[in-house]
Amino acid sequence: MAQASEHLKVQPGLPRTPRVTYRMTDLAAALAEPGALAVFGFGDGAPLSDDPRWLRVALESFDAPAPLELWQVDGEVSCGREDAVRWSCGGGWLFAAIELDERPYAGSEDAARTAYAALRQFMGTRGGYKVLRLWNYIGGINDGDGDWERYKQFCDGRAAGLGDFFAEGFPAATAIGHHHRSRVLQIYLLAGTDAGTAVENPRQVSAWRYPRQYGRTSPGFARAMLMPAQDALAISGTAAVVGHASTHEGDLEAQLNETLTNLEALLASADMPAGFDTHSPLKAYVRLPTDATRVRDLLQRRLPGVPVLLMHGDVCRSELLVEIDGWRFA
Ligand code: 3EB
Repeated sequence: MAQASEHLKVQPGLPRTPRVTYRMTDLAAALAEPGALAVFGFGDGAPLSDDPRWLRVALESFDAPAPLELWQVDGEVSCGREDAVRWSCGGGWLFAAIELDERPYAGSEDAARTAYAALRQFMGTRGGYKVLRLWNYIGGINDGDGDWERYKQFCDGRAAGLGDFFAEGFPAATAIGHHHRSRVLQIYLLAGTDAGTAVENPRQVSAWRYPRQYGRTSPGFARAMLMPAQDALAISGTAAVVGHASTHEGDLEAQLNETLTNLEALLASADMPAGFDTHSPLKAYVRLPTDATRVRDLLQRRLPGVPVLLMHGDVCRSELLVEIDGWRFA
């Protein structure tokens, strides 16, 4: 876009951010694309494959048929498995994913601790990669009360498994509840050879400073991550949170508008031009299936032409009805 030059300056010499696109294609074709680092399918209709670059996300999409999501890097990609972790790397980028069946574990705290300790251990064997973006999909995220809510237990376990791994700063992240019959904890990440720049939202208290009422362990994530080459902003799960409080309880449209205001605040905070475009793939996570059509209509009006994948997912605070994450490429 022409106006981008007045804002961020893309840094030459640093690895270009993987291109993220939604594709109406089949898995084999997506994996055969040049520089295919990772491919994602959504819900039970997505295929199964042993390719380490493939992940079938446990969230159903309201888009039928749902597209695949493809990440592409410049350069050759290699991939493999190490214990429970699937990985691929190329072009200065590393994708890693872990899926843990929670049944053998005592609960979401135990499972999150185990999964994050495994990811940390794996990253230690790779040397030097910096985790820039993380996704967490958790079954029954709002089950349980108070500090025993499964999301809050997940936060405790995540922090315990990570230890001081993110002492230099948190990556951008998403944590969303799924409705799959299996209690699978899915975590995947994008890491790079170079550090990004964490971006906070001036309208929101940083998540790691959330007060005690939201749980024993504040969630460790940055609101967004400006990628090393400054050619893209990775946007964390963003909802109708202002300060540290949820707003517009029970009002879907007002929550969506507040969320869009937060997204614009993040773009401004990252010194990016306002607005999203056809190269800005987003996901909208909608709690109630009966709200899906309304969210689709509202987003088509507010974000015309923007590829938005509509997902059935629960925001980690039970009063929040919708959350959006995604990418803004410069
Ligand atoms: C919020 O604003 C919504 O626990 O990793 C968003 C993104 C949220 C990431 C996480 C939680 C997480 O607090 C919740």
